[in-house]
Amino acid sequence: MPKTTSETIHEFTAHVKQTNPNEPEFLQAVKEVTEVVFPFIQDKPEYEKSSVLKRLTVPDRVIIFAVPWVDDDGTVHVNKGYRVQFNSALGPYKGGLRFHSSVNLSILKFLSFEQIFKNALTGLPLGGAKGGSDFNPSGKSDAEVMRFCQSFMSELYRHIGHEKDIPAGDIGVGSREIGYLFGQYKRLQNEFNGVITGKGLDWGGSELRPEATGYGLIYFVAEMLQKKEESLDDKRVLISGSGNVAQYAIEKALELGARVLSASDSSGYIICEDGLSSKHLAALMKLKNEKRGRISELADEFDDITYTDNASVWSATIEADIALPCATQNELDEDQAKSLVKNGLKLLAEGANMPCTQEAIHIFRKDKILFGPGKAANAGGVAVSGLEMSQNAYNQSWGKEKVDEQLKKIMKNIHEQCYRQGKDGNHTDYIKGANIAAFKKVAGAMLAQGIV
Ligand code: NDP
Ligand code: 2IT
Repeated sequence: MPKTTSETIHEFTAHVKQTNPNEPEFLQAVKEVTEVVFPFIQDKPEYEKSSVLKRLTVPDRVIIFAVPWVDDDGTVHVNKGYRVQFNSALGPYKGGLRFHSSVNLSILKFLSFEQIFKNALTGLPLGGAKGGSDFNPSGKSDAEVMRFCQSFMSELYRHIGHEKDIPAGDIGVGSREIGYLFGQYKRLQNEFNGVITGKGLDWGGSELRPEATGYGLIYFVAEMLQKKEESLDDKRVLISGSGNVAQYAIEKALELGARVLSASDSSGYIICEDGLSSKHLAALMKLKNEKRGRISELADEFDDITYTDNASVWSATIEADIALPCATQNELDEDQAKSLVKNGLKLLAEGANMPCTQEAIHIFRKDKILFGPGKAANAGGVAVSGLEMSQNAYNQSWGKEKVDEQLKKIMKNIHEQCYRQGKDGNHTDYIKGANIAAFKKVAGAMLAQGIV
């Protein structure tokens, strides 16, 4: 008989903490999952017998490498490159690459751990991974970014493959970086295949991949509202960030009649009391995607936009029904959560990965704010990445309508899984719902595949 242990959640958490020192973000992500999953598996000895939860917290493989590169003045730099291949129970490793000065092992382990469950919810055959570098593309020339990407891929290419591990974008990795990374992979492998997603439309990319995370987030919010017999029409919405996710969340929210009051970057935030218009959004996209400028410049361009420097949008005291954090992890803290609730918040959905601190989530849960966790609400991006992989595998290119229809269907299905597992009387605990629904799939596959 295999020996079983009856660990308490405290012993389990202490073990994870002890074996992953100095990794606060990773521990935070594990805690969110274990708080829900631990009680769920108490009366299911099959999970305990094969230590599924413990095995799930150890990445299959972590690759760390040097990325030397030369700037335009001839100065030599070196950054750290990473790929965390966390879990492949459901399919090949899949997840984005982040280039930002804050990147470290803790952040990439939290992101890849989250990705396992997010990818499971999509229903597509995808494992979980994440990677990146502490290189910050902001302020660098195109030529410098290209040389960095080429150096990064000169090591990464040995570890990835279209049936092994398929990277994509994340913070600081957009269409420009994906292009340079793919070009170098193709040169080194002499193979043109779907090894990366987020590719350009003319060279293997999918329609709607740039829009997918932001659109998917709004589709998810619309589903949450529909269960309450409400819609986005005329809702006052606060959004943070002004990158890929924020831009297309704004676009879809406007299309569905919401009043989007804000956007931000790491320098400050803008408010438009009457709600941003499509004219404002077009200017924001041009500013961020072409000029690579600061969000403050929008206040110079439009009289009805105000800019606050060096502050978070979550500290603005403004009435809002819905909050959509779309910038980065832990951007929204306890005091800001209290102030949002005081100002009428009814719903929050995470466009970013883990943007709310645990203390902030505690406030939202206590006040029964509808809370869509990132692993469910922002899964639209990786879902369309999965659709891009299918198109690549079959040498097909689907039209916009077909991809949008699939994305809607996937987000509706994710919502349904979370709703079913998380419904508790009149309220739905989407955190519980998402984690249990995802865990069941991943753990089921791990049990079936044995101790590997
Ligand atoms: P982008 O690089 O396109 O945009 C990031 C935005 O967040 C920018 O406005 C940036 O401001 C702001 N930001 C980044 N770091 C900070 C910080 N430390 N403090 C304040 N603001 C910050 O990235 P994405 O839009 O792709 O990603 C945003 C979030 O969404 C991330 O959490 C990402 O993991 C998540 N996500 C992304 C998906 C995708 O498909 N791209 C899919 C699912 C989730 P600045 O320009 O000043 O740095
Ligand atoms: O966090 C995420 O889900 C992403 N950055 C997208 C990953 C992907 O493989 O498309």
